[in-house]
Amino acid sequence: MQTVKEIVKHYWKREQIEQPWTQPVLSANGTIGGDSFACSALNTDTRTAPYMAFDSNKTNNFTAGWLSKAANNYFEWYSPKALNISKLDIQYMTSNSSAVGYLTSWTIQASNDGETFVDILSGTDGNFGLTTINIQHSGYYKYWKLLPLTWSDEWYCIVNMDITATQLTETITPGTAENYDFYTSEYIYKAVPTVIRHYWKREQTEQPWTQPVLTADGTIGDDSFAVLASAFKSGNETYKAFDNNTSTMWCPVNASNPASHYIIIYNPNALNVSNISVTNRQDTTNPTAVSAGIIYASNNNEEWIEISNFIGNTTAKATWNIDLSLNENYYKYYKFYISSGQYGSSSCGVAEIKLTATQLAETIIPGTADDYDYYTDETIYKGVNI
Ligand SMILES: [Ca+2]
Ligand SMILES: [Ca+2]
Repeated sequence: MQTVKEIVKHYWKREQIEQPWTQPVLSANGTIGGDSFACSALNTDTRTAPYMAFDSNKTNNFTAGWLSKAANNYFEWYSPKALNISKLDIQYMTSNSSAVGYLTSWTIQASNDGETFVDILSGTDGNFGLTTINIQHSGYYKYWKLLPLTWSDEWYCIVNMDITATQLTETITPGTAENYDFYTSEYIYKAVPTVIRHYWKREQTEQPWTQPVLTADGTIGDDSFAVLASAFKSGNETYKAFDNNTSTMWCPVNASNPASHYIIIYNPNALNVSNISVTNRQDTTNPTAVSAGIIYASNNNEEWIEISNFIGNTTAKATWNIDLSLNENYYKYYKFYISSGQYGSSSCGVAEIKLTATQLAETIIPGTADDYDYYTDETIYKGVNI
């Protein structure tokens, strides 16, 4: 097997596409700067944890603020994929109990390195129950902080926070040699076309043959059984002696001597005819029949050899045989030649002519490079890709 080793380069482009972001449900704070959504806070009440604002459970909460009303108290969350936040839905307690309240002023900040934060929005929105903060085009950031500035009681308490955002996701798309961010290389082993030659032999084999039933004379020398007469009377065409119907017949002439008229019988596969059965015309008013004749054979419709000289049976309606069992050869053309016939007020007629024969038919069998009649070529591709 022949193969050719080739290197193929595949070019790729990185593309950041904006996709909806689904807020994960947290059961722990996680790690800020890690590979999944996480949160943290400074000065948290020890009985609560920051993740309780993201746990989708409204019976617990994140509480902070007591004894820590000073600055640098914050609530932070982080997404490994940068977020463009358009809305925060902050669920505070529904009413004041145990000195917990809501933020009355705040600043939202964002960062992409977790160290340098920029102000996104400041506001004073806040009330018991749901407070919605809308943000106009924040830009994409991984780190976010809610900085509490003032709150309505000793504590502020966030039961839940829902973040509405889109994320930037990198997708890899095919690039071109002129336009790509990176490429990968692949070795392939390409198959080489191989031509396989098949050798064939033509073989002539002897096979049974059944005389076809004709509905027209056909064309002698063509590719199907056919007949051609020296002459025929209108209505008594040649093929009517080969239509497997004794009530129809071939008549060469109208009420005159049929001598020297003939029918050429042709088969595309050469025939070894062993018998010819002849049936005289079947009407009995003026029965006239072939009384003597000659059977010729040929393979080219030009050179004919005589293979039988026969005497007919002129008995009315008789079916009689011309024995050709001594004929050992195969011929494509046979000639039924009338040397003499009965004639008088009606024409000499032949109702049916039936040949008993075997045929030489061509079959194709495999040959070898040393012994063949022709060959065919086949192209195959052999090889493996890795
Ligand atoms: Ca909660
Ligand atoms: Ca007939």
